[in-house]
Parts: sequence; structure tokens; C-alpha cells
Amino acid sequence: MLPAFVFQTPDGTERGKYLALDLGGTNFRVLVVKIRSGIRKSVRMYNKIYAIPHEIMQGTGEELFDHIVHCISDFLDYMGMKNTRLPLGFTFSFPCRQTGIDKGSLVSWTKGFKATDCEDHDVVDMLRDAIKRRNEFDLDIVAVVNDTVGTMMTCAYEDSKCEIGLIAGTGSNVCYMEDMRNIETVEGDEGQMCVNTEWGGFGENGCIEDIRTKFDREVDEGSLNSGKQRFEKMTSGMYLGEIVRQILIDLTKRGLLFRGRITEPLKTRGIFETKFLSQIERFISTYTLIIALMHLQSLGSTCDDSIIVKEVCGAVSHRAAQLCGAGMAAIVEKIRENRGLEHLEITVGVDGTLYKLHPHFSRVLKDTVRDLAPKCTVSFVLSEDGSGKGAALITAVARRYCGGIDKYLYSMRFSDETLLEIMSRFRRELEKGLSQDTNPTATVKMLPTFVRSIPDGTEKGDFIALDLGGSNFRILRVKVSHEKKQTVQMETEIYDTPEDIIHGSGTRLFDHVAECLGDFMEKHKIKDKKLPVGFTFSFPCAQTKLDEGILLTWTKRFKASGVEGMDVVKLLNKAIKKRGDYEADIMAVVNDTVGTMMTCGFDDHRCEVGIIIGTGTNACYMEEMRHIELVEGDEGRMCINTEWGAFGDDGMLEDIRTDFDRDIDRGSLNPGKQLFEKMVSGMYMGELVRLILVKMAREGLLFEGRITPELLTKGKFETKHISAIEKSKEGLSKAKEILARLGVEPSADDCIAVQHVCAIVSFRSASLVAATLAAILTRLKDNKHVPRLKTTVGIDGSLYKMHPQYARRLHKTVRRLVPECDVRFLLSESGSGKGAAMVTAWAYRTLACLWDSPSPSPASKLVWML
Ligand code: 0WK
Ligand code: 0WK
Ligand code: BGC
Ligand code: BGC
Repeated sequence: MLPAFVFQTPDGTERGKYLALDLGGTNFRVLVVKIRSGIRKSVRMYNKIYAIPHEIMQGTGEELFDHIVHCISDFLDYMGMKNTRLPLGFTFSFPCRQTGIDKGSLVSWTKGFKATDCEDHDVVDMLRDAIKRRNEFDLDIVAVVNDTVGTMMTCAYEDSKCEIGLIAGTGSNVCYMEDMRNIETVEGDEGQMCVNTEWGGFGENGCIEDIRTKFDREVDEGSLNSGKQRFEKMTSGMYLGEIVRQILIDLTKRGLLFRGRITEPLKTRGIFETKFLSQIERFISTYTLIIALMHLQSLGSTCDDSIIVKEVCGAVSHRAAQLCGAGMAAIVEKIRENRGLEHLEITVGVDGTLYKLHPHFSRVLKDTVRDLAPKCTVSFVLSEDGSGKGAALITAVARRYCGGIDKYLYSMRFSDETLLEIMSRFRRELEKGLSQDTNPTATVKMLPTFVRSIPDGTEKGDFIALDLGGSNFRILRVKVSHEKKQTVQMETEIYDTPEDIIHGSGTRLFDHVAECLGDFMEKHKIKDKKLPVGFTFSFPCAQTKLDEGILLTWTKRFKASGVEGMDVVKLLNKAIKKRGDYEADIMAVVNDTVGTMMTCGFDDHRCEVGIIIGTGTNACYMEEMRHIELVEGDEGRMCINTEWGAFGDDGMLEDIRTDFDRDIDRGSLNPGKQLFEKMVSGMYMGELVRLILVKMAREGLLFEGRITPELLTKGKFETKHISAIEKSKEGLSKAKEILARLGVEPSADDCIAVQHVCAIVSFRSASLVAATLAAILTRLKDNKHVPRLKTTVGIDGSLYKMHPQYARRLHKTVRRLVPECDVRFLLSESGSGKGAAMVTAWAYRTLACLWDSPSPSPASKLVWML
């Protein structure tokens, strides 16, 4: 089930001139394909067939690719096109694991090929290297496709219902359009992607041993790749003749054929070609038989012999067709189920000499599909022009939309290897931050929060929570009561944090907070009550106790002066005292990640990680006290606010940061800081896309090079626009609307291109967060010394909530990076205020029972204070 990175079948808008290579079937072809779109829609092709000598098929990889390039050179000479750098589509009819339309490494050779040093190598790189070695011409290799995919595209150009490609030729294989949501090995859930099934490998795990015969085992043992491609060896042209020969030998040994005399020719492997089956089964007259048998020089064969040979051929080809029919029935049924249809109508594009030349194969295959999948009407269309045309169509699509952009933003797409590397880097940063010695120089500060457990269900009381630092400043009243079960009631007011306040002086900022709190108490008639307050302050704070928070540095939009290095609880208390119209008892200051973890911990006691993916980004988790060297004590756990936004501030991520990221940082309020945050969080994503669009427009890749003042204005393209444009159905029309507002009058292609840019930028964000989260999860697993970690992650933030696919992409990537962790992602519905109240409740109770207990020892009182 190899992803082919082909997302759609042709829509008739493809156009241009392309080169195509078609390697792996009977013939190696080099083609030039001219595609016209619109009313004069047409495809004109010219090709030459070249032989691939046996010794090249089974020589070294270099020799093979040099031979291919030699043929291309001959073709270009013949066509007088040596000096053109045409885009090329490469049909490579062998299993390739792809990570993009132009990246694929050979899994293993099949059919007659066994060139050395090719398996696990990228075939596009091998071809590029051979072209470089020859140094005579240059080509732009845009796509590598399997012949089933090329065949599907070729037939889909005429019949839009064609969504399956079948090859029944030398080899045997099928591809089809699968829903992205079902393809777990690739990012993304929207739309479809073609999957090359490589059904030839079916049975390699022994699951069809019950239908394989000793003849099949003989053929397999005698093949170039024994043990592999078991299904193919029962169904494809390369092997049917051999199966027949094995059966004829067996019958002859038992004296049932050729009077029991086994001739040398009969013992020769490959001598009974599959085309003989077609010839024998085609003509009822025995004449041909004679010819065929002549081949075996077993004169004296009787008439009965010829009947038996014909029977054997029929049985072998009939079985092959039925088996392919069964495979095809499974595919069409899966598609029908994917779409929840009562009845499916679909077309299969077919190619291959066995299907084309055998007199009965195609009919038996069709009948079998009809019998096994009655709820599907399956039409089979023969591919007249081969898969070269399909390869050119794919190249046209790839080159136009994504190819250009993928190459452009190549450095923003990460393979799992890269993500695993980032994961281990971040894991090391976690450990650096926890250790006494290295913490001072660590970029990931690993700040102790003095929250020692998640809610345990006994919390109760009436609290005020302040929630400052996200996109909204909220003040909440949180009542936690215990009738039958623990319930939480909340009343919330949202207040502004105008630019001049958050960029002004710290005094003004906290006066503003105190004023809003006063207004809130007024509205809720609690000015007379001195309620305990939990303060969610979403910035990096060093704490030595729950109700103290020394701001280390502002992040996101905030830059008030005179606050960094100060205790924000003191600053707020001061502002409140200055007013004198109400009293508040600030019992706890918590980070929004901690508040989010506590809010989710209220509903799921397994929650031990809190993540924000909003204006900013950050994570906290429950760490073992014995590992937190900055805080006394080894018992139990404490929540650590990692402040992962600063990951990379020491240059640790320079190899994955792009010039766009550097532009963002240069234009930010805090250059050189929060570099990880600036690659992933909502405050910066829209701007990243804008910078990319400007650069692409400058290079004429977009909007025909038009650049408008709006497009050049910082902040004009917002992160919420990305979420709108990536909405599957209406995304493109949204793109048109949003780009029109930027004055660039986009073309349809421009809109698709912009949607692709948005997807790449938001993908990157989700993948990077997945990598750092995965590091935290493996830390928890190791802390607990368990083989599998079962845990819950509480999440909040507008990017995670609003973006149509962010959540799913994050979940998928995490599961791929740390398959040994069972992670539940729990969205924080009610914000971190509730969580802050939970922390305050805990602080309040601890204080209360200390005072109430009959003879509280001075010592324990002191400890608690400290
Ligand atoms: C023709 C296609 C080619 C494919 C071949 C398969 O253009 O890509 O590999 O059909 O059939 P064969 O030549 O193996 O019988
Ligand atoms: C809602 C939480 C708040 C947090 C915010 C982050 O209640 O504490 O800061 O999510 O998301 P943002 O508003 O930055 O998108
Ligand atoms: C290869 C497939 C190919 C098929 C038909 C098989 O041996 O593994 O990639 O599609 O032959 O050519
Ligand atoms: C702050 C964190 C906060 C995160 C999410 C970052 O900029 O440094 O303290 O948790 O934003 O709001």
C-alpha cells in the first residue's frame, strides 16, 4: 500500500510538453508527450522502444541507469531536442516507497530485474546521477510513478470514473484512489491519494499457502526472488508459462503425457512462454499446437497430449484471471464502503500483454469481479497509449501546482527521520533544563510550578480566576461544589488588552488588570467578598512557591516595561491595594499550560500534560520530583512548565529554520527569542505565509508577479485566513476572497498554490509540535519504567481549535513518532481559568487545614511557607 503522492485524476486542464520514460514492462520506452487543454484538448505522443539487455537488467545499478540515459540521449538526438530541459515523468514499474511525487526509493526488484546497489536507493537520484555522469543534456525530473498509476491516469483522461489502474502483464499489480483519512502513513486527511497496492506481494506472509500448489512452489524456487511476489507468480505473464511447464513435467513423469518421455527442452526454464498459452487457448485448430509442440521437439505426441496441454494452459490462465478478479473485487468493495454507497460505478484502466493478448483472461477476470462484487458495476478500459501518457499528465499537474511549490518550500517538509532527530534534540533539552548544573544555560527553562498533583475531585470553594496572555483577557468566577458529585459553575467576562497598555508601562498594565477585576467584582456583586484568586499568567515565570511568579521575559504581543524580573503577584497586589476599593487574595499564579492540564485533569485523572497551541505555544507535564534538581525533595511529582517556545534560541534549530523564519524573527518584538514558537504558533503563521507569497510573486510563481501594497503589509495575512483557506470544500473560494482583499486578483492556479503554501506551513507546525510532544511522552514513559505509556494530554489554543486539520495532523504524527504511547488528546472546553481555580482550591485547602489542625507544628507551617 505505497502512497503515490498523486492526489487527483486528470481534469482536462493539463497542458504542456513533457518527456516520459516507461521502464519495467516488456518494453522500455522513451516518449515525448504534447498535451493541449481546453477545446483543442488532445495528447500527441511520439516514442521509441529500446531493449534492456538481460545482462543490464542483472548487472550493476550504474550500468542500468547509464543504459537508460544512453537511450534517452539517443531519443533526444533523434528528436533534435538535446538542448531543451524538458520536465520528465518517470514510469518505474517496481515497488517504490515515496515521500513525494519526485522522491521514491526502490523497495525490491521484481520480474526480470536484479541490478545491484539499487534497492533502498532513490530512483530519481540514481537517474539524476547517471545524467550527470553522461554530462550531455539536462532534464527536470518532476515525477516518478508506478505503471499502474500511469495507466490509471492515461485512462482517466478519457473517463473521469477511472479511479483504478490494473497491470496484467509481465508483472501484476493494481492501484486505486484511496481516501487520505485512511492512509495513516501520510500526513493529511482531506481528499484522496492514489495508493500503489503492490498486490504481487500478497501471500508472502503465508496467508495463501492453502491455494498455492507444488507447481507454484517450483516456479517460486526457480525465480530470481524466491519467497517474494507470491501472488504475482500465480497471476502474471512472467510466470504462467513456467507453471504450465512444471505441470507438463509432472504429468509426463507420471506417464500421462508424451508417453512419459521428458525431453531436454521441456526441462528448460522459461522455454514455455506465456504467449504460448494465449496462442494455444486462442485457436481451436490443432495446427498451432503442432507449431508449439515443435518447440518442444516432442514429436510423436498424440492428439490426446495436445488436448491435455490445452487443458493445462486453460486451467493456469483461468486461475490467474480468477485470482486477479478476487483481488479487484476486494478493491472495488473497499471503495464502495469508503463512500458509503449502496452501489458503486467505477472504471478500471488496464494494460499489460496478458490482459491484452490472452483470449479469455479479461473475460474471466470481469466475470469474477461481477460475481464477487455484485454491488459494484465495474467497467474495464484498455489503455491504448501506455502509461507514458499518464506519467506526462502527472508531471503536468505536479509541475504546475505543487511541484514548483514543493521544491520551493522543500525545506519546510520534514521526513519522520528529521522529526525523530528534532524529538531527541528536544529530549536532551528537557534534561538540560532539569539539571542544576546546566539549567542556567538551558534554552528550555523547565520552570517548576509548585503544582504537585492534578485535581483529585475533592476541590471545593468559590474562586476568581484571571486569564491573561492568550488572545483574550478573561476574568472568571469559579464555584466548585459537592452536591451529589463535584460540579463547577463559571461566569466569565472578557476584557480588552489594548496595544498601548500591553506595550506601555508595567504599572499601567497591572492597573488595567486591577481595574478590570474591580469591574468584574462590581458586575458580579462580590466586591465585598475577599475571594481567593488564581492568576493564569501565560508567560515564562520563575517560581519558588505557588503565589509568586518572577517574569523572565515577555513573549507574544506583550512588552510592558518594568515587569521582567519582577514578581507579577506583587505587582498585581500593589495595583489592587492602590485602588483600595476591593480586596483579593491571590493564592496562586499559574501558566496557561498548567491551567489547561488542571482543567482537563478535572475530567480525566490520567491527564498529566498540558499544551497550548494558540497565539503562543508551550507545554507542561508532571515530572518526578527526584529529577527536578532545582527544588528540594524527591517524593512525588511536580508540574514543570517547559517553555518550549524558546527551543532553538541557542541555534539548535538553525538547520531547519528557513530565511522566512529569520525574517519573522527580525520583524518581531523579541528578536532572537522564542524561535521555536515563531515557527509554529498562531501569532506568526499568517505572517510566514505572507512572506512566502511575496517571495513567490517576486519570482513570478504567483499572481503573474503582481505585488500589491496590501500584500507587502505586515500582518495583513492572518492565521485565521490559513484556517479558512485549508477548509476542504470552500477553501479555494475563500482563498479567492482573501487574496482579492489583498488586491492581487488571483487565478484559479494561484488559489490552489496559496492553499498548498498554507498547508505546508501549518503541516510544519503540527509536525514540529508532534516531535516535541513525543519527546515529553517518551520522558513520562521512561519515568514510569513502563513498556507502554497510557496518558492524556490536555490541549487549548485557537490554532489547535480553529484550524480544520491541525488536530488530526498532530494526533497522527504523534502516533507515528511514538507508537509505544497510547495518547488521548483532550480539548480544554472551558479554558485554563477552571484549572487555575483547581490550583487555588488546593492552595487554599492546604493553607486551611494547616491553620485548622489542632496543633500545627511551627516547623510544618514554616516548610509550607517556604
Ligand atoms: C504498458 C505500459 C507499461 C507497463 C506495461 C505492462 O506502458 O508502463 O509496464 O504495459 O505490461 P507488460 O509490458 O509487462 O505486459
Ligand atoms: C485559552 C486559555 C488561555 C490560553 C489560551 C491560549 O484559557 O489560558 O492562554 O487558550 O490560546 P490563544 O488564545 O492564545 O489562542
Ligand atoms: C511490480 C509493480 C508493477 C507490476 C506491473 C510488479 O512486479 O512490483 O510495481 O506495477 O509488476 O508491471
Ligand atoms: C509563553 C508561555 C505560554 C504560551 C502559550 C508563550 O509565548 O512563553 O508561557 O504558555 O505562550 O500561551
